[in-house]
Amino acid sequence: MPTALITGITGQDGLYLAELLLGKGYEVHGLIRGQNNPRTELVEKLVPDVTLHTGDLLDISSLMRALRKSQPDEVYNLGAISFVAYSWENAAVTSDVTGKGVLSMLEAVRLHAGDDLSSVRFYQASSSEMFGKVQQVPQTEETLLWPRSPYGVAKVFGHYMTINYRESYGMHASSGILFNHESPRRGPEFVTRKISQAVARISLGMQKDLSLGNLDARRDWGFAGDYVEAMWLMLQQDEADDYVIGTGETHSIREFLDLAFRHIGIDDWSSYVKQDPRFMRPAEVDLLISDPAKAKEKLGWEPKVSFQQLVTMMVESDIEAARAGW
Ligand code: NDP
Ligand code: GDR
Repeated sequence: MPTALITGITGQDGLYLAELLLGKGYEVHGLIRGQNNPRTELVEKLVPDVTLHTGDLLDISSLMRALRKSQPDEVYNLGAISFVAYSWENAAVTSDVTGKGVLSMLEAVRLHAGDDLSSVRFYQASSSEMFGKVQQVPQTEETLLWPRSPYGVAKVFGHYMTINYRESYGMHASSGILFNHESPRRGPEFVTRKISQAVARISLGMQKDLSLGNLDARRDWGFAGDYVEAMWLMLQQDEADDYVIGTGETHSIREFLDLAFRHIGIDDWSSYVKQDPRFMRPAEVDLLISDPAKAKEKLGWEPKVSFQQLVTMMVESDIEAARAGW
């Protein structure tokens, strides 16, 4: 039975990935941060078969201990400070966790594996946010990186460190350049979930309106459940490599609002949505659209859930949650 260690197990992707790997018969271990992490309960409820180890990407000795205890064949490094807007106000800690944390995990794996480096495969959660001021549309694995946020800069560091460990030590280290992926488990600070939660509550008369930033921003949005499958596929290849993962479609926040409000029977949402400068960013990324051709050809990966299905899934789930008082 293969064994996997996941950092960021409490996050959206960590939970879907743990479910996927458990379904494939893996023994799954997760790194959990803090002395009393409030999301432990959620992990124990959704994926009770995962073994948890306390640890932090800021503390390499805790990573070494988690590796020693779990003895993984595969390490998925999903842990990060992942909210782009937060990264401008907390650039140093974002750099430490999202950037230097990758180096700590790579180094911990290298030291742990010793002479048998090929015994552990490594996945790094890179991001389309690295493209920032885009130099080419759609974006491929070869597109020049020009990050536009401290988060993006930190991800570029982690991305190149992963490539560097592959090239320097022959480590089986792959990097998934994932475009935005969402789900009912998405954190409520991200725009899609902020909208789906608000629309659900508006439909039940529990909320009047919703404040957002730039409604013209566009993203290539997919379903997180599809994307964790791509992570796993990358580590099943003979050769480690980098892959762009996305849908190849772009939609604006306005289009997301159109579909979400239409789902509750509202065609004109203008009186429900306010624009608030607090949610504007110091710099925006340009037009993000993926070209996932390499993933399709080499991994046989394609997204299954459409944009419309994704919006519907999120609004319905939040209506159910609001009704149940969660
Ligand atoms: P989430 O924000 O939902 O989860 C982030 C995880 O990182 C949480 O489990 C969090 O744990 C953990 N974490 C934060 N700080 C530390 C730390 N110091 N040490 C260890 N763990 C830490 O992110 P997603 O699940 O959405 O994303 C997973 C990864 O993929 C992230 O690296 C993200 O940057 C990247 N990514 C995500 C995309 C997306 O669209 N979702 C697209 C491209 C890349 P805690 O509960 O303790 O806070
Ligand atoms: P992003 O996701 O920054 O792409 O990062 P987010 O949902 O936060 O923003 C997407 C776009 O929506 C615009 N926007 C708002 N965003 C938020 N959060 N709140 C608002 O009120 C709002 N109004 C408009 C933003 O300006 C932006 O253009 C996500 C994270 O998961 C990263 O970790 C990951 O690397 C990238 O996706 C790919």
